[in-house]
Amino acid sequence: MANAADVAVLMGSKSDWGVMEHAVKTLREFGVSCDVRVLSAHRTPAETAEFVRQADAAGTKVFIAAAGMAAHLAGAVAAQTVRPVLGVPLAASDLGGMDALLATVQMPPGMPVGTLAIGKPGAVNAALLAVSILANERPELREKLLDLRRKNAEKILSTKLTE
Ligand code: RP5
Repeated sequence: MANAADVAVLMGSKSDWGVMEHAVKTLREFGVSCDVRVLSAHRTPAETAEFVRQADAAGTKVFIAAAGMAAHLAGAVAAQTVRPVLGVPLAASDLGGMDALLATVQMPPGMPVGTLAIGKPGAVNAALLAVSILANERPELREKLLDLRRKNAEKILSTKLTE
């Protein structure tokens, strides 16, 4: 794989895209290259492992993996790489994402997955955390992160409530 994307964004189903597009949008706002794939821990286990091994070898630096229900995708990705893996649990059943949260976060010792919040907040934060990881070696990303923090603070501080 030539010119590997810095971040790979995997999701278990096309039905996850409505949430995960926010992660991809965030990465693109920072100018971070990403490779977006639908791959499933259960439905396409061999292809998932193969993709991660190839992306790792090609130089992809961070993996984001999102899934709902028995969400084993992030763990399955972590099993194939020692690069950082960020898991985003999604609400795809009557359990509202608690199923996916537990499946993603409860990794056995030695197999870390950095697990974010359920749904859109987790998708956005996974992208921001991926940017933070890349920013260790890219000062321009650090500046953009600091700028976003400043803008968020300004929004809070300029809030006027009408009582
Ligand atoms: C998970 O099952 C997917 O990540 C998705 O959140 C959920 C439902 O998948 P579909 O039946 O919509 O394909 O594997």
